[in-house]
Amino acid sequence: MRGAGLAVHFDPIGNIIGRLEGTDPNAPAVITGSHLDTVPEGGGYDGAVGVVAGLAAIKFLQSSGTLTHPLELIIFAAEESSRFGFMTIGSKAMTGMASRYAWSKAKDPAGVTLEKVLRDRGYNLREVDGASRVKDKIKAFVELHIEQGSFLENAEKKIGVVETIAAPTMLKITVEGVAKHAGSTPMDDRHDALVSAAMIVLAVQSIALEQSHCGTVATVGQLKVSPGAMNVIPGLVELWVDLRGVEQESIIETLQDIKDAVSTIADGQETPIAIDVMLSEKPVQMHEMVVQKIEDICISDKIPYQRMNSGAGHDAMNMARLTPTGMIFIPCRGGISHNFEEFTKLADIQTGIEVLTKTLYDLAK
Ligand code: HGY
Ligand code: MN
Ligand code: MN
Repeated sequence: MRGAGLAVHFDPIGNIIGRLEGTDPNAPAVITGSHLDTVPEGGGYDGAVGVVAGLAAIKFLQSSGTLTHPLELIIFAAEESSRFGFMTIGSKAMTGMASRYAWSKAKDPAGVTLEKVLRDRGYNLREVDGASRVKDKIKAFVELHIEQGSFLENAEKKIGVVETIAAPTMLKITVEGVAKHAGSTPMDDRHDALVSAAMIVLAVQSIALEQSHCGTVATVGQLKVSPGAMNVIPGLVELWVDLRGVEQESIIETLQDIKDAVSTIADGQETPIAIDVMLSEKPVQMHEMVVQKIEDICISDKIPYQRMNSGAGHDAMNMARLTPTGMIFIPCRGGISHNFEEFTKLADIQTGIEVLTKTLYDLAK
C-alpha cells in the first residue's frame, strides 16, 4: 500500500487502512477491501484476492488522474471464525458491532485468549470501539471475492453480482455423558456422549436437507471428545454447528428443529445437552445502487454475469450496515474453498479487477 502511495494506518483492532486522497478532502471515502486471514489448511484466494485486486484497482485509478472522493483499501482483521469462534471481528468493530463482553471470553483451540493476542500486538480489547467509523465519512464499500461455490463455473459466467449474503448462526452444543471403562462397562450401563453427539450430527444434516429448498445449509465442522482416549467411554463432547441461510423464516425453523431434535436425543440417551447460540445474524441485502453499477459495467463490457446470493459470510455483511455495499464474485475452480486446493484463474481475477476498478471509478469520480 505504501509503495502505491497510500497513507497507511492500523485502527484499534488491527484493521489495516490505506487511503489515497481525492480532490475534495471532505468527500466521503469509496472503500474496497477484504481479509488475509484464512482457515486451517485453507487456500490462497479466499480474502487475499479481494485485497490484491483492491490494490491493483487503486493503483490503476491513481495513474489515470485524480478523483473527487478519497479511495481506501482495508485489510480487515480476523474475518474467519475458525480461531476464536467469532466471524468478521475487524469489520464488526469498524461498524460499531463489537461484542466486547463475548470477545473478552474468546479463546482459540490452544486456550490463548483473543484479549492476549490483541495485547501482544499492542491493542486493547477495551478500546476496540475506537475502530468504529461514522456513516457520513463513507460513500460506498465494494468487496471482490471468490465465489466459494461452483454456481458461476457451472453457469459459465465470469462475474457474480451479489444481492444477498446468507446469515450465519453458530451453535456450541455440549453433551454430558459418563466416562467409564470401555472394556468393563456393559452396553446397557453406558451414557456415551459421543453416541448422542453422532445422533445430533445426523439430525443437523437431515433437518438442513428438509430446508435446503430455501437455500438453508448446516454443518457440524468441529467436534471435541473428552477425555479422548480409545479405551474410555466419552464423558463429554462439544460440537459446533454452522447454520446459514438467506431466508430468515427458514433459519428460525431450522434452529427450532435442531433444538427439538437435541432435547429428544438428550432424553432418549439420558445425556444432558446444552446449546449455546454463539452467533445469530440476519441475511444482509446488498445496496441496489451499487448492485446496479456493477451490473451496468458487466452489460456494457459484455461480461457474462449473474445476480446471485452468497452462502459464505463476508466483511461486506457488516459494512452494509454502515454504507451502500456491493460484492463482486469471480469463479473458483470446482467451487472448492476453505481447502488447500482452492484455485482461481488469473484471467478471472483480471476480469474481476476490471469490474472492480470501473465500479470504484464510477463511485469516486
Ligand atoms: O465462514 C465464512 O462464511 C467466511 O469464510 N468467514
Ligand atoms: Mn473464508
Ligand atoms: Mn472470505
